[in-house]
Amino acid sequence: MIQKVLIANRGEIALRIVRACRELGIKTLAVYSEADVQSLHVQLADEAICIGGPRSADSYLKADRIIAAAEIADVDAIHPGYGFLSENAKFAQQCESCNIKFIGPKSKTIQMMGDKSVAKDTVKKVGVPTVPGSDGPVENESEAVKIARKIGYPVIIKAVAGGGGRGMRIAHNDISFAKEYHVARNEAEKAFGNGSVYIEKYIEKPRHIEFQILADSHGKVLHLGERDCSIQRRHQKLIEESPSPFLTPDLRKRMGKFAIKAAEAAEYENAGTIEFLVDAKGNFYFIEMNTRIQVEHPVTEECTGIDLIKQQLLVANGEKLAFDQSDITFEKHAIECRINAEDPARNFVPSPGTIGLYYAPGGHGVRVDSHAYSGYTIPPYYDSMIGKLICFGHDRQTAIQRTYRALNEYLIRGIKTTIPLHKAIMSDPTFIEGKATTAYMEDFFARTPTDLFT
Ligand code: MV4
Repeated sequence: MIQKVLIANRGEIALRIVRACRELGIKTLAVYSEADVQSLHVQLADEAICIGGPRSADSYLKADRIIAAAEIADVDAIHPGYGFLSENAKFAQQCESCNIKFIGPKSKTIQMMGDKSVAKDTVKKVGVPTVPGSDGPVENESEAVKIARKIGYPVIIKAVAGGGGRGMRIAHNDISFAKEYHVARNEAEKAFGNGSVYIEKYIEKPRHIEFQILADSHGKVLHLGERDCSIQRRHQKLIEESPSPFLTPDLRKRMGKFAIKAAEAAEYENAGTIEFLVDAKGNFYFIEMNTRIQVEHPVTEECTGIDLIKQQLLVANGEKLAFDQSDITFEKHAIECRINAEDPARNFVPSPGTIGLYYAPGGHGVRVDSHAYSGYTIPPYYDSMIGKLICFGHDRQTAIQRTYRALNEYLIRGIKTTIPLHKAIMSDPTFIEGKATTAYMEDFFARTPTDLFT
């Protein structure tokens, strides 16, 4: 069995991993930056090693220092969490070379799925529906315009090295296409060092629905249902829920089968996510695969009762999944609100600083995953998410009412947070009716006076 795990992350996910390891009797090593000395995961892990300066580039992204810490402390495995090095194929490869288990899929899989065009092609070959578009990357303008015309406007131009909404441009006609094609290539070259782009039909106001996958190293691939992640602002998710209020049992069944097919085509191992866009008519299209544990994984945990981080550790240890698809049942409705240290009334400007009073809600059907506490200082160097509120119950209405109740109990003094915004959304008729698409947040801000979430 894995005896000791290095946690190559910080914040709430580092704490989440410490907790799962402790319950499995696995020792933990925290690595941390100079800005995270007073962080909870550093205090709660069995051991801790400082790996560098406050900026991510000087610590949490320094693969060599993390591997060195792993060697010094003699760990068996590294859990990368999300963000940072979690989808870095080179880092996973380094771990493999050093005989340290990378808790995630094989480096080859990360590399393949990291190229969004290769990922699409891989799943398309086994019959998974994909968005109509170019066959792979398109390297010259005249060819690109022809393809765009053939697809029919509007089209979207995506970086093969992109993902999560980075490096995308929309074009409505030949003239704007010629411009956006070059903008997209230049941006992609700058951001990813890879200017390759591919073209797709632009789906208007889709829902973003992703399926949680769990796969062992013996070829068993299961899905744990979907999460509706349509409520986003500038490609940052704000609220996730499961089940999706939009999916019918039939649609869910078909999408779940294709999600498993997609993961099998990638010879997937460990926890992963298959992302789909779903249009108003219920047509669905694979867009990307995420090869990491995601921020919103607790939604699935509360619906299914399965501890995903523990499963990741067991699978990484070479164990067979102890259950089958038919054993997975969906008993609850769960909603997650991301609590960010940002001011929603001032264009979400970050609000780092020292928390005065911190009081987290509790009670029946309430879970809080957070590393925050009274007196904790949020450093300005990292992502502004300081916690997740997950509320669950037997139906959607219960989950919404419980979320509203818990948000009212949640006290975080001294900084601005997204709590007031979440309260406004939980009482918004469009959300309550389950009608939110990816266009929801923009519409919400256009019709909601700022003082309703201050
Ligand atoms: C799209 C799309 C419309 N048509 N692809 C954004 C995140 C990335 N994973 C894919 N994204 C989109 N791809 C086609 N062919 C619209 C989006 C999109 C979006 C997707 C999910 C959630 C929020 C979004 C907000 C704007 C655009």
